Amino acid sequence: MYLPEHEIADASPAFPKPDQRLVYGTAGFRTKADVLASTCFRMGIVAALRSLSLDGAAVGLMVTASHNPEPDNGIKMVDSMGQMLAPEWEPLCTAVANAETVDELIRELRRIVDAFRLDGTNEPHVVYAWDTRPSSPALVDAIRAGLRAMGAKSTEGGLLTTPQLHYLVLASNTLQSPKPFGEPTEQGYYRKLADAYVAVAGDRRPPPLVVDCANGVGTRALQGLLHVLPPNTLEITALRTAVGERGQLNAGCGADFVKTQQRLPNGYADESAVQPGTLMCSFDGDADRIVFYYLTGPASDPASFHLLDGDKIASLAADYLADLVKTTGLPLQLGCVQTAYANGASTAYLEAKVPITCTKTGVKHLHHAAEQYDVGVYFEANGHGTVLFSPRAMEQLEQAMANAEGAKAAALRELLSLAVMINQTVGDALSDMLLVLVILSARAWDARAWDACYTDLPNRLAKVSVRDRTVFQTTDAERRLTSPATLQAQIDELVRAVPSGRAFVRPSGTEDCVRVYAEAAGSEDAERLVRQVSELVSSSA
Ligand code: G16
Repeated sequence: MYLPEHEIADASPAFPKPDQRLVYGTAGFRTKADVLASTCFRMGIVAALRSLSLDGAAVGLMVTASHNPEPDNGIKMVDSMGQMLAPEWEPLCTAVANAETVDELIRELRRIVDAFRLDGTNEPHVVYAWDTRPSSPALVDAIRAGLRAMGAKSTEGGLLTTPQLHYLVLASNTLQSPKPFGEPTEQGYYRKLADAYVAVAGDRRPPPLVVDCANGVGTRALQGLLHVLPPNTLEITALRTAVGERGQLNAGCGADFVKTQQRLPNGYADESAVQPGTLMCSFDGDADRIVFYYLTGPASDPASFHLLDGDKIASLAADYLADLVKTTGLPLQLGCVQTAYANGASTAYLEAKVPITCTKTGVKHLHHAAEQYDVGVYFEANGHGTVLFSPRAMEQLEQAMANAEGAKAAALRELLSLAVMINQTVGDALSDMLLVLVILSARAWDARAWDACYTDLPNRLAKVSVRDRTVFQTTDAERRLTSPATLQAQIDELVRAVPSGRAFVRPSGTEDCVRVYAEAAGSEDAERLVRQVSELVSSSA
């Protein structure tokens, strides 16, 4: 069995374990950056072991805290096919991260080596990248130390968006396959997206777009893409592009701010590109989420702000793809995956058209559920999502293309190009942006026409700080609490009093808080409901 114990023991003391329990949560480990060095060192080791368990296939490590505030950071692992880490490895990561002493650490690592019968036959390979947080370089050094101790081959991705790292991992592992995913470089990613976009969009002119880059790594990714696209293909104004200016990342801007506050990024009223009717969007800190919005009046009037969130993107994409699938005449099942945060109006709208699955929060859960469909559209309301085409669907589309003509051939061609343009490994703000632009231009819709599909029920999201959020346990795809004991019954009572009311409570897996969601037929009711439920949460913990 293979474990370079001496090298690990020698390197460990430089990365002392903090006095804090860490858990591999919704999107890996996430907490204040200054306590993460030991976790990053140890995840370097575990990633190498994960690679060995996959016969030396490349796996990924991403240093990011995505939508969280700048002082936070995080680390998550990407599996060899570009997907989230296999769930059975999450508790192993947690155990390794929490080992108190070097001896305990070696014991936990040995457990993994024995369980998976890892030997030194293959060389482990880990691809790693990081976002623009000032804390990222030091954490990357810790990863490098872990990889060195393991004697692993490493590929440095550098400053990348999270979806770019997912792309790199899959591309690295399919180089020799009959269908390589793409060239395993950042430029390869841009070229793949740009070529597919040009193939799908043809002469269609997408609407102009104002992009809020959240002052993060999405800025350079957007520039990289625009650089590769033929000149004037897209009419984009990039805002909030202050990469590297301390305290700016996700501050008063970005997808999470816009979605949770339901308003424009701070200072947008002073931007000349921000005009009524103009389509706008926001990325988050690592550009794996996107939400859209537009104004129907002056930027200074809060009532003129209209959000087109992940639910609206899902509806737009599901409708459009369902039409294309219908034109092909192929018996492919298209379904949609949502979470409890999906607006009730979006669920009613989609349910009338396609099958729906509801899962727990976290891309990993939605992704898995979407794989059950031939074409699986999944989006969280916060703008995290993508579309998956099953191998069966791809085979049928390709076979049908061989002798198709007219509208059928056009639909098949478009679906095949969309399957390339859409980053199927994970939600990707850039790829989702292109998808929305392609569909809007095909439909000849502006933001208002897209928004008219259905009217969102007024809704509110709140964060409540509690002493111990693990006390809050849920069931039924996080729609109901099982603990603390009587809290759900109290919430039910509040909800019953509100027309079209719905509310739920769940512990965050990325921040130290409990999240409360409420919706109702009227915005005052939604406001009151979220406040009342938040008060219940505060007083129960
Ligand atoms: C991560 C996950 C998302 C999840 C979000 C919030 O997003 O990837 O699936 O919706 O956290 O999760 P929670 O409510 O558990 O804190 P991101 O963009 O921060 O990576």
